Amino acid sequence: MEALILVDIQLDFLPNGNLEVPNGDKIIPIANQLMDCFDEVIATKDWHPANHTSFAANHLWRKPFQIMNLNGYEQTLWPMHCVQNTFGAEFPKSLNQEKIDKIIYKGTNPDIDSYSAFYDNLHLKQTDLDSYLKSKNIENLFIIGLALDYCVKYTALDAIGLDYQVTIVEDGCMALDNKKESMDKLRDELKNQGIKFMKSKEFEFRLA
Ligand code: VGL
Ligand code: ZN
Repeated sequence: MEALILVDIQLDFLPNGNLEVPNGDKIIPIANQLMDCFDEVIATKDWHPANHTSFAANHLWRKPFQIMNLNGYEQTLWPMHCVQNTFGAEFPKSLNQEKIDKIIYKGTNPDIDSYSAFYDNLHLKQTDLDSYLKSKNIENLFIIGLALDYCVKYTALDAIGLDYQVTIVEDGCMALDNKKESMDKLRDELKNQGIKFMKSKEFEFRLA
């Protein structure tokens, strides 16, 4: 069985959001189109408490996008984003939410960030995603969302580690760092780990 995974398509990652991904809104029509091609659609939400350690505002004198050593690992500090139950954490109205079967919340522990939808960044704890997918006999994942170079990337890599077949639908993702060299390097890195890439056009022939 296969599933479509929508990663963090939330207002804070869209234009005018607190952690805006360039052209993030361009993926919404693609998300709506692809949802019609899958029986199982899972969406993730970045869902931080206001005191989350990844927020620059929670560390004296620190600014967003600086890197800080936290508990022995390098944490990029972010502007406050996707705070639980706030506007920025909502899905955009233009996203067709009727097709979403399950929402996975991540980044809820104030002490550790979580880019992947499967584990926190130190792989200490799992979300419900793997057990949910196993309960539905899903082995084949198609991933789109924001941002390609953070939450999509780490979700895809953890999925490979958990033995799923993984395809990223490239035009269904946008990156924070969207320079051509960075994108080429990231695509190569992910392909070398066994992740496949497709374009949304290749789904035109199929409907669930
Ligand atoms: C993300 C940075 C911080 C993402 C989430 O969804 O890619 N990036 N939190
Ligand atoms: Zn976050």
